Amino acid sequence: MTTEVIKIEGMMCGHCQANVEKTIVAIEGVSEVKVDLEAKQATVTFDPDTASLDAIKAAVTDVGYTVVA
Ligand SMILES: [Cu+2]
Repeated sequence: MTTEVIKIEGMMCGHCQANVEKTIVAIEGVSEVKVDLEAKQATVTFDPDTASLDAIKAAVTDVGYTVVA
C-alpha cells in the first residue's frame, strides 16, 4: 500500500468533496480516501500493483475537477 496526496482545484462544497471521494474510492485498488475541502487535497491509500496515481488523477479530472499536483 502507498499513500499519496493529490492537490485538487474546483471543489466548492460538501457535494464536490463527496463526489471526489466517491469517484476515487470506486477505483479498483484504492483502500482509503480522505478529501479535505479546505486544504483542497485528497489523501489516497492504494495498492500500486492495482491502481496507479495517474489513473486516480485522471478519474478526478473526468468528473470535472482540476488536479494541480
Ligand atoms: Cu460543490
